Amino acid sequence: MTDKAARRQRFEQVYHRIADELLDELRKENIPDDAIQWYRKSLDYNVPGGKLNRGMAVVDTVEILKRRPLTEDEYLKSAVLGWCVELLQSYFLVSDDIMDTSITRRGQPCWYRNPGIGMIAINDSFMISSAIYRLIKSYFKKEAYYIDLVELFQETTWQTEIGQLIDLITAPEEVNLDKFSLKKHSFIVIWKTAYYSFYLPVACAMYMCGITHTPIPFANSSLPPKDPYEIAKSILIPLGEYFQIQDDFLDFAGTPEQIGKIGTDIIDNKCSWCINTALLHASPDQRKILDEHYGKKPSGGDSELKIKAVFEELEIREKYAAYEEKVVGLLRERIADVPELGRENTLRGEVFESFLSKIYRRSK
Ligand code: DMA
Ligand code: MG
Ligand code: MG
Ligand code: MG
Repeated sequence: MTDKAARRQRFEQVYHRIADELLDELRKENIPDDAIQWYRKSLDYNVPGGKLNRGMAVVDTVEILKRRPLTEDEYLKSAVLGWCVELLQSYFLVSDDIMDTSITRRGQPCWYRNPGIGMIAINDSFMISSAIYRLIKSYFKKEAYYIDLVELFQETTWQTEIGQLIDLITAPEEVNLDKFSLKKHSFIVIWKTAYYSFYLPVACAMYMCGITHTPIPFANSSLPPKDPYEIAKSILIPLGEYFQIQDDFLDFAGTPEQIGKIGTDIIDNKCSWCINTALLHASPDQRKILDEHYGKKPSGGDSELKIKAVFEELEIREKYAAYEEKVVGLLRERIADVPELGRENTLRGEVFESFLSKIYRRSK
């Protein structure tokens, strides 16, 4: 087994433990058995089957911050927090797929599309989210940073929901491409993706390592010292923006086999990076096609094909590749300026480099 597969397997073992614990609690409350079975099925279907990048990032970050292998207890705690991040993600995806009327997710039908599930999936998403706070309470209640974790998850949930709201109201039934802009896009993706996918796992790890909000000096620049959480944010938010631009690009250019889902951004009238980039460069004739055919169902229909043809003519693939190289260069510059205090449990650039190398030129 590769090192990567072994790490994944060890992390997945913690999922089984926490799922069992969540269900045992229900049994103690004499909840009817069919409800317990339902919850088990919902958790198993929606929580463990993804790439697990976000969850495992908590463990990786704790290791990088501690600068040594973790003890058994440290591993368990960081993995539990990792699964809390995955639970949050699962809560968003189950509801996102309903709102986006998506078809597949992680190579299987979206949860709500399974026989007998339907709109009960809404309550299932709430219960996946509630599991986060039950787990944090059961594993961290005695820690000094307990309340920081609770507030971090609450704040991040709020930020993501704001992002989802703006994403949804910018994609109404009636198409008006004049309402889109790259600026609006940037705002949407920072809020709907960057906070929960990038800042959240790192902030979890920082709290677990006892890092406080005391300002620290920069490595190379003469900027005044800054709260390490703010330094982390100043890199992770642009990194998360880049990640969601990859997601938008793959929605258009990735195959379902690659990405495990069928792209719906074009037919859903989404304010995605691809349409915004196309709008910047379209000729009047191309613009006419975009106006007429963007946001028109069905999936794989004539309108969607016409939009994709204009994206190809406008060389969206090449423009994306150029964007990627540029943003990665800028991110590397920022990472080079992260303070290195050289002590255990202090922030360091490797935290961010590790994220960047995992997503650079990703195809899934
Ligand atoms: C991603 O939005 C954000 C959240 C909070 C799920 P999306 O609809 O682009 O995600 P996906 O492409 O995975 O459906
Ligand atoms: Mg979606
Ligand atoms: Mg969405
Ligand atoms: Mg998407």
